[in-house]
Amino acid sequence: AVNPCCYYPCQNSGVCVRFGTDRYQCDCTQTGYYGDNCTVLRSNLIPSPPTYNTQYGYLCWESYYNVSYYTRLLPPVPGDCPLPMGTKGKLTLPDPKVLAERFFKRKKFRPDPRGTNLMFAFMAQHFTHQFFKTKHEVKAGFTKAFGHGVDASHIYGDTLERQHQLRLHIDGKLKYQLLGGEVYPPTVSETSVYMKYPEDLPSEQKLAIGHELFGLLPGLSLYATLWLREHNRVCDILRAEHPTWDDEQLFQTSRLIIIGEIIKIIIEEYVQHLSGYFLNLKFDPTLLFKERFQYSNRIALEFGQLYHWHPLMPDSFNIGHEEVSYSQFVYNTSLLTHFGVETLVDSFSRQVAGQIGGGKNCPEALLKVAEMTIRESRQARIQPFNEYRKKFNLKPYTSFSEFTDDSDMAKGLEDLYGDIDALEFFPGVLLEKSRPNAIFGESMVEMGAPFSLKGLLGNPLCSPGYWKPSTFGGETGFQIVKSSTLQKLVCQNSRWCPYVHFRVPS
Ligand code: MNH
Repeated sequence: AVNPCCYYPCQNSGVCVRFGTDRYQCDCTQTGYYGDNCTVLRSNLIPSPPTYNTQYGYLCWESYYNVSYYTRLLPPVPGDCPLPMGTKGKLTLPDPKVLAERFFKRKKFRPDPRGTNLMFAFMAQHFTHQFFKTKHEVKAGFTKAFGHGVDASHIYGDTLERQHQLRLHIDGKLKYQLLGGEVYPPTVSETSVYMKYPEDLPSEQKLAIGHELFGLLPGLSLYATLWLREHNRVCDILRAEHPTWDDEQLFQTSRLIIIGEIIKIIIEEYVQHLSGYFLNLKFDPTLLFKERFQYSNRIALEFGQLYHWHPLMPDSFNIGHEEVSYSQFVYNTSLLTHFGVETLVDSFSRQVAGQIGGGKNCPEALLKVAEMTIRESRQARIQPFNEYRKKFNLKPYTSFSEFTDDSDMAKGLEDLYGDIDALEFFPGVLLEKSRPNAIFGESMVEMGAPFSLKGLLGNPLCSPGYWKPSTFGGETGFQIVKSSTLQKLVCQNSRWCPYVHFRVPS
C-alpha cells in the first residue's frame, strides 16, 4: 500500500505519522489548527455570534445584544441541580480560603522553566486589562469594557469623555508632561480624569492613564508611557504626510495604527513566546480571507477566569540594583519617573517570572485575588472543569492523580471535592500539572489559545475591508503596523536601547 503520508494530508504544519500500512494521523500540536487534517482553525471552537451569559443559559436576544455582560462558552450550572456542580461531588464546595492556602499559595518561588520575565508578565496584565474589566459593583458576569477586544481603551479611556480629557486636541496627540526632558503621562489634575490612587499620594505623582487602575503598578505605568510616546510619535509621522488633516483624523488614524501594532506584537512575540517557539507565528490577516470567519468578538467569563496569572509575580522586584518590596512597589509612580523607561525595561526584562501552572506558586500578597476569583466563579455558577475539557475536545480527567503529579494536592483535592467531575474550572486550569518544561498545563493552552486567537484575529482591523493601507493613512502607517516589534516600541521611544525581550537573557 502507498504510505498515506505521501498524499500530504496534514495541513498547516501538522505532522503526518503513518499507522499500520494504510492509516495516518496528523499531529496538529501547536499549529493553531485541529481536526483530522489540521484544517479547522482553533478559534472555530469559539461560538460567533456569542451565545449565553451569566443570566441566560439559553439563546435569547438580550444575551446577544447586551454587551455589558461577558458571554460564556457553557451556560451556568442549572439553578435546580441537586449538588453545587450538578450531580457529582459534595454537598458543599470547599472553602475558597482553604483552597487558596493549601493549593495556590507559594511555598518557594518556582521560576518559569522557559525563562518568561516580568516584561512579559506586565504585558500580559496591561494587554488583557483593556478587555477584562469586571464590574464588581454588581453581581458576577458584567464588564465595563464594552469594546470586547483589542480596542486600546486602556490607552485612550473606556468612554468618549475620558478620551477627550486625555487628548491634547493638537495634531492628534495625547496630553503628556515633560520630566527631565522625557515624556510621561500627564497628571490627574491636568486631565481631571478619575484615577484610583491613595488619597495621600502627592498630586504630581498621580499620573493620568487610559485605564483608571494603571497607577497601581510601575510595570503598567511603564507600558502606558511607552504607548503614549508611540501614539504621539505616530501622530508626527502622519502629520508630515497629511498636513491637511485635522486633529481628529490624526488621532483616529493613529489609534488604529496603535491597535494594529498591539495585535502584531501580541501575536508574533507574546503568543510566540507562549507557544514555546515550536512554530513561527506570523501576523498576516490575509491568510484568513479565504476561511469562513466572523470578524467580531465577545469576551467570555471563562477567558477572564483562566487569565488570572498571578503566579507570574515574583516575591519582590529588582529595579536598577535595588530590591523593591510589594509595599514599596504599588502606587509608586516615582519609580518610573525616577529610574526612567530604559532602566525599568532593562530590569523587568532581566527578572524571571514565576511558573503559572502546577499550583503552590501564587505570591502571598495576591492570594486574596485567587480567593475572590473562586468566589466569583461560584456566583456565576461556572460548570465543572471536565465539562470544559470536553468542550475543547480534550479527554476529561478520570482521577485527581491523573490531573496532578503532586500527590499531596491530588489527595487534598479528592478529599475536598469528592469527585474529579466536580472540580471547578479555575482551580482546574491553574493547578493542573504543567507540560514538561512549560509555563502551564494542557488545558490553559488548549482553552486559552482559541479565545486569544479569536480576540486578536476577530478584530475589525484584520477584516478585508479594513486591512489596507488607506485605513492607516497610507503605506507608511501600514508598514508601521506590519513591522512593529516590542524592541521598536521601546527603542524608538527612549534615549538608549535596553535589553528588551519577553524572556530573560540566556
Ligand atoms: Mn491581577 C484582577 C491585583 C498582577 C491578571 N488583580 C485583579 C484584582 C486585583 C489584582 C486586586 C481584582 C480582583 C477582584 O476583584 O476579583 N494583579 C493584582 C496585583 C498584581 C496583579 C496587585 C501585581 C502585583 N494580574 C496580575 C498579572 C496578571 C493579572 C501579572 C496577568 C495576566 N488580575 C488579572 C486578571 C484579573 C485580575 C485577568 C481579572 C480582571 C477583571 O476581571 O477585571
